[in-house]
Amino acid sequence: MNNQWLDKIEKALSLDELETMRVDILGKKGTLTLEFAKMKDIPNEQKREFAKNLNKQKTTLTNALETKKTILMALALEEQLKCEKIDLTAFSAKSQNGAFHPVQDTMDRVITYFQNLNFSIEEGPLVEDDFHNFEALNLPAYHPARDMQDTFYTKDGKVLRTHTSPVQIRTMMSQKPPIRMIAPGTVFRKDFDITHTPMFNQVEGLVVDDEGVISFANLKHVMVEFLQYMFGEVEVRFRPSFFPFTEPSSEVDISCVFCKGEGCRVCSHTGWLEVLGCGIVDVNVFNAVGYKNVSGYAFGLGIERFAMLIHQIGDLRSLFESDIRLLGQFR
Ligand code: 2U9
Repeated sequence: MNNQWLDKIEKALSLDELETMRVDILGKKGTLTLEFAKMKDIPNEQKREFAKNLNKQKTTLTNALETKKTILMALALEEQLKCEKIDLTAFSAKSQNGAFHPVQDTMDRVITYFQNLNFSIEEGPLVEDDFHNFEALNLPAYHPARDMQDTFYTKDGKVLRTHTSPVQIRTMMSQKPPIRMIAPGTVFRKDFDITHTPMFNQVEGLVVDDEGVISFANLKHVMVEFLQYMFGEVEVRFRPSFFPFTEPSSEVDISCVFCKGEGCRVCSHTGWLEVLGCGIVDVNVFNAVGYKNVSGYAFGLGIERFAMLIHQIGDLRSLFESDIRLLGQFR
């Protein structure tokens, strides 16, 4: 029986034919399988010899099937390659390029700008403790300025960071001045309307050096250069403002990118758009981190707002909807 099969296998012409043989030999009702089933009728003293013989046959046939399969597959591939022609001059099907999300794109541009000014990029946890998010930033418990932040609290008394400022606190507590850093990242506030989402992205910057080295003039220069890099030829103006962590503080406007300062709906007919906040770091913040005899400036901006103004996107929510029809326009 064995030799007959070996002969047949040797002569098989196709993979299909070979597969049929495999089933005829080793399948549920295959000849060899049926031989194995006879074991139960064999007298005990002959069982060992009987099984040894069958296993030997099985190995021989299995090996023969495998060898033949390899040969037939190689032949099939050879045939396929003979009749397949590749036209290297043909045009390829049109490919669809991906694109960066406008928020990511804007974030990258801001980061690259400050990296080129030798600022380091620092990161920190999204879930913060009260000290790093509030206390160290001159926002003690019951300070009315805490109402400015609508905070998400966790069950164990921590907060989802309301700004990236805790990263600056952590950096100052682990490094010595001089410091020149930005903290890009996601922040959370209980705010939800046309111009606010409960999660958004910020970049904050901090520069610290010896006492008397850092001035408002330095801050002003860096902000004007940065805004003209981001928005092109715009006017920049500084308005006095208040933040608990800077003194003096300023809000910064650019001339409206939509109407070039003429006045339109977007700028509420003022000709100006508010784009960031900044100031000289309050001495209470330096005291909280144990810095003495230093001076510094800080600034903060919202990435989604920048992205909307750069790409002229009217509705903040469209930045979070992942609608391919919108995203496809930013390739
Ligand atoms: C430290 C000291 C000072 C960061 C600053 C602003 C002003 C600011 C807002 C802009 C739009 C947040 O995204 S937004 O809503 N930010 O106006 N941020 S000064 O000042 C700091 C930060 C950390 C240690």
